[in-house]
Amino acid sequence: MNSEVLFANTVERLQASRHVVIFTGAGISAESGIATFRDHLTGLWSRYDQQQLATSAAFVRDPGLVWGWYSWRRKLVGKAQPNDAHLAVVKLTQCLPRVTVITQNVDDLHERAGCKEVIHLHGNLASARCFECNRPYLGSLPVSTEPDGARQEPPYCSHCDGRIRPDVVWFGETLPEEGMMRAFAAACDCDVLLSIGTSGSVYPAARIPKLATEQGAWAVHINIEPTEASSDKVLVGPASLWLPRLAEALV
Ligand code: BJW
Ligand code: ZN
Repeated sequence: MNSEVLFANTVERLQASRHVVIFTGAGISAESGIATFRDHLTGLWSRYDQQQLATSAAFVRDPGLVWGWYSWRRKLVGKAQPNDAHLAVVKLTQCLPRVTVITQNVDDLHERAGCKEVIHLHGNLASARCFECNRPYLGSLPVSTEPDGARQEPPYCSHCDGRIRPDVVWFGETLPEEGMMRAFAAACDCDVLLSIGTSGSVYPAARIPKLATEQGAWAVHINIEPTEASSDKVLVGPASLWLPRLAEALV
């Protein structure tokens, strides 16, 4: 469907909506300067080996490498600012009757833009927990001042002396149960879903737009390019273009 026609139809659907799900991926933060994962040349997984950095086996093998890499990414997120797309999401939460914001991102740019409630399916760089006993780590978290890839030893748990790990979801790990339940319930209940800046290639999160479609919702993808997961309803272009346009059309 042509993007302008789809835009007009989506505004109508949003105006009549009862419950909207906003489901975001790395693309929404790309314009804040945070690298995506799978974009050619610029994606993290084009420069770094996910098996060496984003699995529990990698952490066991080389905790300093993994902890150092996440400290570096924490620093980049700390320096980044929410962009117009994050701000438009907040406007949508304010002008629609009910909105559930679900993100796969480990940054806090939705919150810093002013979103009150965000379901983080893949965790958050701003927190950490014990690798052994899972208790939250209450100490301050380092940001690496070193160039990317520099090793940094993780702190130890004050309860069991296990190593502290980033509170993110690595490959092969289960997603936070409560967040998953709420996200899947929202996908089944919503009448409109906006899927923004995600390749839709990582499961089980990628099930969310599909589930909404199967339940009869109007699911629209906003992406700089159509993806395998994006069906025929794609607003092609940056999130910082389409989301402010949608928000402006609704106020
Ligand atoms: C723009 C833009 C702009 C750019 N505007 N758009 C079923 C089938 C196949 C495999 C599996 C399956 N079930 C489970 C699996 C295995 C695995 C998986 O899905 N693998 C696939 C990659 C094949 N899943 C898991 O392991 C999950 N766990 C699990 O299932 O547990 C149960 C289980 C256990 C054991 C065995 C089996 C099952 C856990 C997944 C955890 C993902 N973790 C990461 C890292 C988080 C920590 C960190 O940040 O380091 O999460 S991976 C990474 O991918 C990150 C992201 O949240 C996630 C999704 O990426 P996203 O957001 O879509 O980014 P990109 O880069 O892919 O896409 C960006 C998009 O933006 C692009 O399309 C651009 O075009 C677009 N864009 N600029 C708009 N300005
Ligand atoms: Zn512990």
